[in-house]
Amino acid sequence: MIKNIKDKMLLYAITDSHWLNGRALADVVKESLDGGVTFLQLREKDLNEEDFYEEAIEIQKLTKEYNVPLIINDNVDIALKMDADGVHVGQSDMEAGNVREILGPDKIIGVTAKTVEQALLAEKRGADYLGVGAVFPTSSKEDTKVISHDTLKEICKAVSIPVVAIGGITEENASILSGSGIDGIAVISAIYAQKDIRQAAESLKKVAFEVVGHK
Ligand code: TZP
Ligand code: MG
Repeated sequence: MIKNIKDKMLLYAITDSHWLNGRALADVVKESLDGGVTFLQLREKDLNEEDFYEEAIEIQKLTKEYNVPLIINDNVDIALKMDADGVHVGQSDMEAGNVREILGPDKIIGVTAKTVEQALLAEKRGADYLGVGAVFPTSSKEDTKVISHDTLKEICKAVSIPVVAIGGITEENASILSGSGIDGIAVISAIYAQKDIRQAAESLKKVAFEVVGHK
């Protein structure tokens, strides 16, 4: 199991079948892995449990092949059943301590945090990393509040677990996050809404490396 995740967080991709345009999710994910995605979260809000599970198993074959951690959004039961590498939970999902009780010590638990208080609490409850944002406006998630870059910086300073910034990040604006202390960037549309997914991931990875390198 991949528990030393800090170096794996550079380019965190989150799936969204909304952008598939008739393609298979696994094919699109493979293209992104070929482009250098280092961490993958399966987040499919519109699939029923059965279809989600089937897709997840398919994608797990790929992530194993590429040695990339596969995290399941929200659904602890599915993560457990398929033996995924972990789960990502938001502030209104199951609390990290409870997820840990179910998944055990070896799995990765990610938590969304928008404030220093939430970040510290998640760390205390056993989170392995934090997703912090939205750092820019985004239309990929409804009703998402944009947090300030000062807050992002304060969160990075306050915790010792890795932090990935999320929300509206593109190849063009990512460099604004330089110096914030993040360990990676998490994106949906900057990869999966692009025509050439592999190329998008490749370019974004270079930018992410610059941004994280300026810590
Ligand atoms: N959580 C906060 S913003 C967001 C999620 C899942 C959406 C990120 O998508 P995009 O397309 O990279 O802005
Ligand atoms: Mg959630």
